[in-house]
Amino acid sequence: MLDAFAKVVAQADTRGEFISAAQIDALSAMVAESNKRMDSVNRLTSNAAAIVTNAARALFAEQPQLIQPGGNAYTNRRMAACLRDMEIILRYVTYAVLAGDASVLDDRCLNGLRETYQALGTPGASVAVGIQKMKEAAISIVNDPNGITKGDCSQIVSEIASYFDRAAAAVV
Ligand code: PEB
Repeated sequence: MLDAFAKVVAQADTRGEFISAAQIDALSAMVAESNKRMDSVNRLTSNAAAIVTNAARALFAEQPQLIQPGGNAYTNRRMAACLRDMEIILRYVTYAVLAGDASVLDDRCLNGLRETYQALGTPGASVAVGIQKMKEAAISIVNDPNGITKGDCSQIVSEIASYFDRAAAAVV
């Protein structure tokens, strides 16, 4: 599990090189913009329950077969497992946003997840749709201009989007 700093160190050490000026510039830009990162994590974390429930509701509205008899979210037990899975994935996305690096998401959440879903008979493509819906909600929450100093958040938003995309791609 690496953050953006540890990643740069690991990469430089693999090559036996000092940290380059370009790497320092990139990290220093990241530090300069870190309030946006912290605010994003805070907003995603405090809205996690709404992000998960609304995404699940939208997924089941689009794919009602999931909650009909024989569907993979039919029965309270499976519905609970589904909501829990979406919450776990969102939680690891917030860790990746905080760390500025996807390795925590990859190593502790996505590694082997596709195979798990295949073994369970859970449709990975449907999980991916649920993740995309969480992404849309997360982006609109992070971009909400209310109650926050206004600024350009396009970079952190595209980074956040990339973690959701990575999670979605890992389950299909
Ligand atoms: C991954 N999910 C399930 C299981 C595991 C995971 C290991 C099996 C054990 C259990 O049931 O608890 N666990 C989860 C995860 C991590 C982890 C992400 C990462 C660290 O440790 N069903 C649907 C939807 C989808 C869904 C498409 C979007 O119809 C999910 C939600 N996951 C789902 C369901 C089950 C499950 C288990 C329904 C139960 C399947 C079953 O028992 O038949």
